[in-house]
Formats: sequence, C-alpha cells, structure tokens
Amino acid sequence: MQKLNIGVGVLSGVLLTAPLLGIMYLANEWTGLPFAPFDLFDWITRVLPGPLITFGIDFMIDALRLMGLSVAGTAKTAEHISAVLNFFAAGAVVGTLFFVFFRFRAVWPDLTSGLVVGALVGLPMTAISIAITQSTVQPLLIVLWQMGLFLVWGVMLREAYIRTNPGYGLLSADEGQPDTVHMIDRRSFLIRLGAASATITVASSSLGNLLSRAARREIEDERDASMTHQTEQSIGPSFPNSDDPVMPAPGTRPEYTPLKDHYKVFIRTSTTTIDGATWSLPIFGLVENPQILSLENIRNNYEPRDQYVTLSCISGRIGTSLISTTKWTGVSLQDILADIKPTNKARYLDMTCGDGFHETVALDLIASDQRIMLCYDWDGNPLPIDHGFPLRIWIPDLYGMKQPKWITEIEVVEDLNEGYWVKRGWDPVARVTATSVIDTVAVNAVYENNGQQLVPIGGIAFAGARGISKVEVRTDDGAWQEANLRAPLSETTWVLWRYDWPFTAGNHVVEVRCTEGDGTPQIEESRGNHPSGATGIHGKEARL
Ligand SMILES: Nc1nc2c(c(=O)[nH]1)N[C@H]1C(S)=C(S)[C@@H](COP(=O)(O)O)O[C@H]1N2
Ligand SMILES: [Mo]
Repeated sequence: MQKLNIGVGVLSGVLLTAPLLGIMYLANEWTGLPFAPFDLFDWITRVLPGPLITFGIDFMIDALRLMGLSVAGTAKTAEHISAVLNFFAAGAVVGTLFFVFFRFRAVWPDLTSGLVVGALVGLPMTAISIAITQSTVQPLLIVLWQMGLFLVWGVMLREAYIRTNPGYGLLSADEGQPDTVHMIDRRSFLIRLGAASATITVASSSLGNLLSRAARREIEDERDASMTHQTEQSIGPSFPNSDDPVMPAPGTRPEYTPLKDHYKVFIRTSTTTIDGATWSLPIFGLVENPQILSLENIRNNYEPRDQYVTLSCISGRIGTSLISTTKWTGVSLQDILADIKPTNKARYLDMTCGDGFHETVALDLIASDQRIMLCYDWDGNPLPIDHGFPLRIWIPDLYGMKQPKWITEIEVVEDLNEGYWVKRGWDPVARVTATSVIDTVAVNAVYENNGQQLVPIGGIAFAGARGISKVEVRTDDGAWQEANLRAPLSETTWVLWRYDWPFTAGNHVVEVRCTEGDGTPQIEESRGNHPSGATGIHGKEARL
C-alpha cells in the first residue's frame, strides 16, 4: 500500500463540506430549515464557561479594532465567518480521521462505513439544531433533512477515500497496478471533486444570497411604508433641547442616533424573529391575577410613556461605539403590576426571551422607579426586529445586559434567578459607569476670535440616570478646563459637550473627564470591561 496522505483526507473533508454548507444555506433562506453552522456556534457559545466566552468575544473585538473595523458594524459578520470556518474545520477533521482510520485498519470502507460516519456526525449535529434552532419548520422534517444530508456526506467521503487510494477497484491492494496509474486517477478524481464542489457551492450559495436579499427588501419596504422617522434631522425643532445655544463641535456624533446606526448586541449568530400577530405575553407565578397580554392590550389599555434613552453595553471599552440614543415608548411596569397584583412573597420578575436569553428584575426596583417600562416602540415605530420586536424592557441606569429584548414570558418569583450574563461572570447589578468620550478635535473648523486661534473639541458624556454636571478637558497634561454642556434630550441620555481650545500649533494630546450629577467624579483609573464595565480617561491625539 501507498503511504498515508493526510492532505487528501483534509482536502476531501473540505471539498465535501463546502457544498453541504451551500445547500444548507440555500434551504435556510428558501424554507427556513436550520443553518447548522450557526446552530453549532450558538450551542458552543452557550455551553462554554463564561470566562472563555468573554475571552473569545474580547479577542474578536480586539482583532476587529486592530483591523480598523467598527465593532458595532462587523461583530456579527465576524461571528458568522467564525461559525462557517468552525464547520469547515470539523469537516476537515472528520475527513482526516476517516482516512487515517481506514488506512491503518488496511480494509476498504464499505457503504455502511460511509453511512456510519454520516450518522456519527449527523446525529449530534441534528440534536444540537433541534435543541437550539429558532426555525419554525417541523422538527421531524429538520431531522430527516439534516440526517439525509449528513448520510450523503458520509457516503461521499467514503467514495473519496476509495477513489484516492491506490488499489481502488481491486480485491487486494497488494495486487495493485503501478502507483503512477493511481496517482493519475487520484489527481483527476480530486480535480473533478473540486469542480463539482465549487459548482454546487457557488450555485447554492448565490441562489441563497438572492433569496436573502429579496426577503430583506420585503421587510424593509413593509417597514418604510408605515414609518415616519424622527431621525431625519439629528438636531431639529422636534427635539426638546432644540433651542439650546450650545452647538456640537463639527464631527460630534449625532445626538439622536439614526435608527439604522443604533448598536446591536445579541447572543445568537442571527437575529430573533417573532410574529407580533400571534405573540402574547403571559405574566404568571406569584400573582393574584395572572394574565396573558397581547400587543394590542399593552398598547391600548395602558398609558403610553415616551423617554429619550441612551443604552450602552457593558462590554464596550473606553470610547466604545456600543452606545446609542433613541426615543423609547412603552408602558410603566408599575401600571401593569397594579393589575397583575404580585403576592406578598413575590420578589422578582423573571423574564424569558425568544432567543434563550433571560434576566430578572427586582419588584422593589420597579416600585422605586415609575420609568421602568415594557417598550414596544423605538423612534415612534414598532421595535425593529434586531432590537427586540415586539417587546423589551427598559431599566434606567443599567447596562443593556440587564434589559431583555424579545420578551416572551414573565414569571413572578420569590427566588433570584441570575441572568444570562450574570451567570457568566458579569456584574449582577451592572450599573453604568460614568464615561466621557472625545468625538472630534475639529481641526478643519479652526476659527479666530480676538486674534486667538480656537479649535472646537466635542463629544459625549454619560452616567446613566445620574446625569452629568460637569465635563472637563485638558491638553498635554495641562490644567483641566470646563467644557460647555448642551442640555440633554432627557435626564437619561448622554450629554453633548464642547470646548473651544485656544491652541498653539503642534502635536497635542487631548483628554476628557466628567462628573456625575451629584458631584461624583468619573473613575479615572483604567479598568477593563469585565466584570463591571470599563473605566478610564479617553484621549485623542491631534495635529494643529
Ligand atoms: N433577548 C435578548 N435581550 C438582550 C440581549 C440578548 O442577547 N438577547 N442582549 C443584551 C445586551 S448585552 C445589550 S447591550 C442590549 C443591546 O440592545 P440593542 O441590540 O437593541 O442595542 O440588549 C440586551 N438584551
Ligand atoms: Mo451588552
């Protein structure tokens, strides 16, 4: 027998996995059957221990930043790529093991061997898909579809083995023809396999991509038809602070985030889609009056409240893009609980979500703050799918990790059930840390005043519901100078600040710090995001 060629095993695994991926992707876009690589990735991230996940996410975010990419815009793409690469790696490993196994056993794999390998891979993968998928396709169909695909994959792997190993077609390898003949056979087989693999993969994934674009356009058209955005002008007469004289320095981010730019964070590789027409919210447990509320109930039977809200993610670093502002509309949880009537024993609301996320909020906290609400609108329109349609909670002063989207169920309970990220080692309270950021040193907007050259510097400061009383800027380690504050959109949004600096030409370092509403200074010491949110001074270099 010829010596073992591991490369051929790896190559066969990869060449067979590519069309499998393409076909699964097409089926996913076409009929909503699960896309196994994403299910596998979601499952892995759910079962891995918290610190490892945090390490993985941090690693990915650092890598994106090193590549100069926007974290808010590319994190999901990076996850999707990882999920697909994972799957390729698994295909390559199984292919290699198969080749090694049969080479060392020195027997020809029969058809059953192919089916067994297909089943060995297909069974756990299908179990994972069934357990975690958000697909609405019948589970039995999912099982048949995925098992079918993997069995074919296994049979093809066996085919690749016998076609690429000398002695193919002969009873005994020892009676083989001269090796050169087999080498030609092998090469031409691999070329044909490569061509078939490429054809199927490209055709199925292009078709899947077309279907995906068409579906997205349909959703967007539907939304656009019924929407009037408040976001057309980032500052305009419709905003409560429109008469404030402090104008943001040129280059400052929009005070009101255009909806499409609002940062997104969710635990799964793909978004969670809930049908608003059939969705209803059971509120039950330790209550006198359990209820199942429809979206219409919630919208019509309770007084709506509007609130301009800045939301931020605990995993953001200093200067992060994982912070945004929009207008939230919903109903006070106090109003809903007045109807539901929790019993004396009740202490928490345990919220379950469509994507498997969950969090708990204390009834004491709700009683202390009328603003805590169940929200159904953002920017005057139903919540975007990615942002939690049809319902999410808002709790002032806390990071996003405490605020579930896509809520499907609320149980009133006595015992604390630690939330998804709390179980994974993040801060159980997750109060936002005060933070201030320089968005711009507007070197193109330098102007003269009384013979002095000034450069506008500006950005945001945010301390949750505690508000901002002061922002200070210093340059080149000089004395801290107080910036002008623009009135915020509300007491729960970031504050835009501006400082016009009388500079001298040269290279400079500009830094910013803020003070909370009650005089508490921002923590200046540099601290990473985990477990309680990043702290430290944000700085920027500028050449003037
Ligand atoms: N159901 C659900 N809710 C969730 C999450 C999630 O993954 N699933 N992520 C949380 C986190 S960590 C953040 S920062 C915010 C982000 O909300 P956004 O994507 O609307 O900006 O949602 C929170 N609520
Ligand atoms: Mo987050």
